[in-house]
Amino acid sequence: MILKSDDPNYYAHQYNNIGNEKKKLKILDSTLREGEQHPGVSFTIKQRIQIAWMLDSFGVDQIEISPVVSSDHLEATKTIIKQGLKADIVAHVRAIKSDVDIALKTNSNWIATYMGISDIHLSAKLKISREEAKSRAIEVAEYIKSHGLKSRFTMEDASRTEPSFLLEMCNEMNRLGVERISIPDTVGIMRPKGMYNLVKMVYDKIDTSKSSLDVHCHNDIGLALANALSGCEAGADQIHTTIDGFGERTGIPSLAETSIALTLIYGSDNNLRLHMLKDLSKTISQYTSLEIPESKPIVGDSAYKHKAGTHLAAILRNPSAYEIIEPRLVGNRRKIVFGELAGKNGAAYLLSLLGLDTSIREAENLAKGLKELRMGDVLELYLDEKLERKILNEETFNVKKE
Ligand code: HCA
Ligand code: CU
Repeated sequence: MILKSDDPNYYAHQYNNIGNEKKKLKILDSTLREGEQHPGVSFTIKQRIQIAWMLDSFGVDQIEISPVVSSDHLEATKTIIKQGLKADIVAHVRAIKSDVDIALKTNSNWIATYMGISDIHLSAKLKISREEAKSRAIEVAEYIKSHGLKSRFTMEDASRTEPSFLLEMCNEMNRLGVERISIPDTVGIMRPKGMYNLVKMVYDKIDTSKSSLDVHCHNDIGLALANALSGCEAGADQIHTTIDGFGERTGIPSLAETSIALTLIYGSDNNLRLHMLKDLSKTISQYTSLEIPESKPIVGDSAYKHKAGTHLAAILRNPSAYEIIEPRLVGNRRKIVFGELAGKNGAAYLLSLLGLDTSIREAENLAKGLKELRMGDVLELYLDEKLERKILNEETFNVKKE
């Protein structure tokens, strides 16, 4: 990314140190696996195939799906794999031979297995000892390798696992040449610095020419994306996302936020079709009947809505005053809100749109009238390209001095 000093974001980019990260940070989208673990989310086979196509044309690196959940999921996985998409299709199963056998039926090139390795997961869920966990993991990893497939091993609940055992497990997987190791914060308890320390500890101890690291961070305190990015700064090179962040409980980082963070503030060259973001979100909302909060970053209806008079005054001259990325680049649209907060600049603009006199007195009268109506937001307008040109190039907007 070339930084120009007249770019409104220039100094922010300097603080963010953009352009100095050399490596591409990849995206694995798990809408079809983690996403379906969100209450109220369940797709039909056709919808899963459609979502996979959309994610592939958007440009994610890997698409994760679980073939073991039901016969429908198995069929969807097989069909998606037959499409020959660019993205790797990763079949996600428990680290158990019988689950791997189901994954093998899908003809997938990638199999991800997961196992809860913290003491609480070993005792409360799997009811096995650390030794048994280790030998099961090795057996499963060798089994996948014997079929000539690529694999990932997920150290579920890594953030609450005793470090020496976590490292022992990572080293075993690394020794066996497991291509990717996932370090999840399964319960969303980490802060960014903690996630950095966790990932760095693993990254420094394994042979990174053999295994790369994934980060999978849950959003229980709202820190999922911050933690995932911090994990990447410590050496991971792939973030797990879902469309709109759906997942178990409060989910994981959203695809839209992650894509924009990587592209805009990490300078990672992912070649993503960012303009699809709003449509991806709409599609999920249609398929699930779950509403997307209008305040949702990037894809929400209010993400590019401007209301306060001081904001309108600036936006109508140059939207960069309050926008870090053009809405149309992510498939969203800019809106302006006229109401009691509009101020005389907003009022003058509204007058000019209606072909009325934009003298300062008229503008002030209208602003006052909008305030006195006490109806909050009275009118919302899209600032589409035609209107933007009007704003940016014509002088009509300038409140004329009398
Ligand atoms: C799960 C666990 C998981 C796995 C993550 C991964 C987690 O719900 O099955 O495979 O990378 O959060 O630990 O989603
Ligand atoms: Cu998860």
